[in-house]
Amino acid sequence: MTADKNDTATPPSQTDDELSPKEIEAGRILFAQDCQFVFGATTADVLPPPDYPEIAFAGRSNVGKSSLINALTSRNTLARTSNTPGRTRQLNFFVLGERLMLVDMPGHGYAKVSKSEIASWGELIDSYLRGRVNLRRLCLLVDSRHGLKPPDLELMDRLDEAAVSYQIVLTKADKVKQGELKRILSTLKSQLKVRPAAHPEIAVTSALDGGGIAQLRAALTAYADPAQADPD
Ligand SMILES: Nc1nc2c(ncn2[C@@H]2O[C@H](COP(=O)(O)OP(=O)(O)OP(=O)(O)O)[C@@H](O)[C@H]2O)c(=O)[nH]1
Ligand SMILES: [Mg+2]
Repeated sequence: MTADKNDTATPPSQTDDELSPKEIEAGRILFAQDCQFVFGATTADVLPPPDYPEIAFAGRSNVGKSSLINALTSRNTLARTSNTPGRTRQLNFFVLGERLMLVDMPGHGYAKVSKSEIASWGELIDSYLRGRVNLRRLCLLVDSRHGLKPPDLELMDRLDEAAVSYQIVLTKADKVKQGELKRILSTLKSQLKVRPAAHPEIAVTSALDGGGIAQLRAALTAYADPAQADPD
């Protein structure tokens, strides 16, 4: 699923900091660059070299991680999306414009996987989160209809413990009414207050209608390596 060209579709991003048109444009330019799949890691001892600043996308199975990466990069099929929860089983690395690495993480909290799979997921995630020196920000995707669930809270505990900076990105905002969205946002804000590694801003996105995608691109561009200056 991809954002269409109309990135200004409602609902807008609910970040506290207003992004300037210049920042939005910088985000558009970066995310229009070439984006290539680099590597799929099933264990944390064989990760790509930490050559670029890295942004990871985590969240429960089926929350829309792969769809969001596709929407951000305006590609239909870069990250595989599926109706079958638990589709992404490895850490998938994508390099964007030689300036930023995007990581599609395996979904957590999917009931139909075995205990041994849950244990190996936990090991992979823990060693990745603890050891990845270039990891700048983790986007924790949360379904706009559901808010935080116990597996999200568990991941947030891991993130707070490993001191990995993270922000909540609401997905599938096209599925909720404005009133419901406001209620979810205010609950989330109070839940984040007690979380040391959480950013207070919450992005609201829809991979379906493109809402909030341009704003999220701009916010993530702040972590990328600087663009090369024109030679002349
Ligand atoms: N309405 C709506 N549906 C969405 C949106 N984003 C994703 N979906 C749908 O949600 C389902 C799951 O999307 P994925 O992107 O595969 O989810 P995922 O988090 O990568 O799933 P796993 O890899 O299994 O963890 C698909 O059917 C998508 O089409 C959205 O913004 N709006
Ligand atoms: Mg996926």
